Amino acid sequence: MAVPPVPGSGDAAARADALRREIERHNYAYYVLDAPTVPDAEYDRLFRELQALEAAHPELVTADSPTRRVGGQPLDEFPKRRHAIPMLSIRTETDTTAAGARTFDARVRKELGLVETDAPVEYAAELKFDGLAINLRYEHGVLVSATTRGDGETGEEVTQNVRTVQSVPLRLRTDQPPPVLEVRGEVFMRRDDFERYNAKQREAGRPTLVNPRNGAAGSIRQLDPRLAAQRPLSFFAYGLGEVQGWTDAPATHSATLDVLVELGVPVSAERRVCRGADALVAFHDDVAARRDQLPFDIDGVVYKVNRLDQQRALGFVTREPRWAVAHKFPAQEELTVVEAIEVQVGRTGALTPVARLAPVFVGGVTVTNATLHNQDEIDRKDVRVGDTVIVRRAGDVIPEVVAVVADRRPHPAPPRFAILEAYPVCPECGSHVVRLEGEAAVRCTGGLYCPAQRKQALLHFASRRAMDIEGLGDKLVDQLVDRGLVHTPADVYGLDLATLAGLDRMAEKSAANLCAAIEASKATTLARFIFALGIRNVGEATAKDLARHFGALDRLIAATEDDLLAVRDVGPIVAQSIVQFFAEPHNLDVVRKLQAAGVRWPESAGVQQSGGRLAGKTLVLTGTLPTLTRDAAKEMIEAAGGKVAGSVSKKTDYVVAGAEAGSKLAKAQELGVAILDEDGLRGLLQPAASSGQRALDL
Ligand code: 5U1
Repeated sequence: MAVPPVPGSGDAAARADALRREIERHNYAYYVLDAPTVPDAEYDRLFRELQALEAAHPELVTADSPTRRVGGQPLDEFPKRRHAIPMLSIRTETDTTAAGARTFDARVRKELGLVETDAPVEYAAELKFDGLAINLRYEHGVLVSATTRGDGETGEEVTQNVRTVQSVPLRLRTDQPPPVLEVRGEVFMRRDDFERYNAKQREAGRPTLVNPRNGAAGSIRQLDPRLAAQRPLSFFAYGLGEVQGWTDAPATHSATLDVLVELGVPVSAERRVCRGADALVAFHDDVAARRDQLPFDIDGVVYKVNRLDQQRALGFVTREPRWAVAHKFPAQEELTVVEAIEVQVGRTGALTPVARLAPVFVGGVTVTNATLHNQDEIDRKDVRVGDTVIVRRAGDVIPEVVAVVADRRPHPAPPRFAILEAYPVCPECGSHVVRLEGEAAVRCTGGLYCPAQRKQALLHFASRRAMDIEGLGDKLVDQLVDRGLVHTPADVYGLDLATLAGLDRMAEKSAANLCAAIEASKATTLARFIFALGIRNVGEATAKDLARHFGALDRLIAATEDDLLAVRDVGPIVAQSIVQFFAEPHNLDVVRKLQAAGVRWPESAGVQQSGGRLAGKTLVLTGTLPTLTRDAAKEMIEAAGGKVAGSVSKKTDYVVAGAEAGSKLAKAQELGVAILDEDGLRGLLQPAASSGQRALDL
């Protein structure tokens, strides 16, 4: 949307003020209430209007203008700043079970001198964010400094960087701000922001962040605020530092946080007032169960005595308050050593590299393996045998190696790991492995022969659009493979009634039906057979093109990549896949055994590119044909070089209409497109037929 013209300076001051207020109102709704009031585009328009105004009237710029978040020069170092009130740390309860919460409650009760008959203690329960603690100092409502915790007494002043955190208000939302109000909380990076940032970095070939925590800490400690501004950070408040002149300050911690929200400071909504230990345990368990669905990382929860008079009574031990505790969750990241790198062959033939790890307790379980995804990921992270690595296990997600700890690499450095060098043949079946151009995965070419791919290959082989063996579903395939009855699809044709009837959940009648389906599947088409082989990158349409082009299986087997490139829609990747498939002796062996078992199809001389009675013609099928299913009709048309489209247009050559044809037939009549019935279609396909097409008598 266009930015409105810049007004003269009298109007400009009023307009700039109005814009700032409106933008702050939207920021408040977005960052504090989590309830956006305007679409992003409208927000951007307001923002650009304010930028234009301030550019035309620099005298109108205020320090707390939302346009002034990024500014200032890179620093040589951060100035040190002493905290007016020390930033304490928090005692950590490492017993991650319910006992952790109960121990804390028992200690608080004892120190408050409460006896069993006294009422439960009231607590404020919150999240323990995995970020960087910050003290925000507001003087008369304006943000004047932001300081890290440092050693608790003195921190580093990182104001320029913290100003770039959009959710940190530059001015408090009140007409009567206290002279001094320090807000304490955590700067962190949301997981989606982390992923987005890393994806952009990867695209640009720049280094990525190891995890959101490092991302947050690294950004805040970045000396150039323009670089810090590029890293998307967030902020949640959880307490106060120095306060001066706040006359009607609340009497509890939870009410204090409520007031912060009113002042425009973001506070996580994931907080609860809990009475007694049971309520703390319930909060801990509830958050733990939802931990992975939260948009940011946490490493536990925090319990605080809610009444401020009780907090004062409890006081501190060294640098930790007695009235608060962090109740940890099991760590999701730990360090361990890569003892070996091996591969697992998946159901699609992909060789997935797996790091074998020195056992480490992470995410609540002992982990000994972690996925390395593929060769590109190994290269990107440069993972080598002997490396110390950060392993992450979050929820039920497969553990993964997040990063290598570079300075712990052994000397001399171990060699880089290359899957193709370590595994020139498939560890499951001994077939060759390849990495096709443009693919991330290294794959086994064993296909039908490879045990790791067997079940997948069998299910595909039997599927409706391939050999169409009704009843051969995944439960049966599991049994047949697990019992060693079927190794390759060719073995399916050796199964007898007695064997099938002996399988679990297989009644005599179902076994007989399956036997009949297996027998019936032997009479097939070349296109279905090619598709059934499960050659990588050869889908149903390509299988049809190949069948039409070569007409005979042996011509396809003998085809070179150049021969294959002459087939419609076959490119270098498909051609390479086909050549590699038939170059593998195991695959040819299975093909020959299938033929020997009686699998057969009509062969022809093949129809080269321009051939086919329907080459270049587009047909549309509608209604129910008397004998042909829609699939069969489509197959016949495509075998003759024609294309089947889903809707009728001027470009349609024929509409083949059956019973209860609907709007497509009407459209064909309207456009004057030729209309055929089933016999007409058959006539069109048969060279010898004299009358050829027969128009429907309408
Ligand atoms: N939510 C929350 N996190 N956190 C961390 N509250 C909280 N309080 C802390 C810390 C270090 O310290 C105070 C108890 C002093």
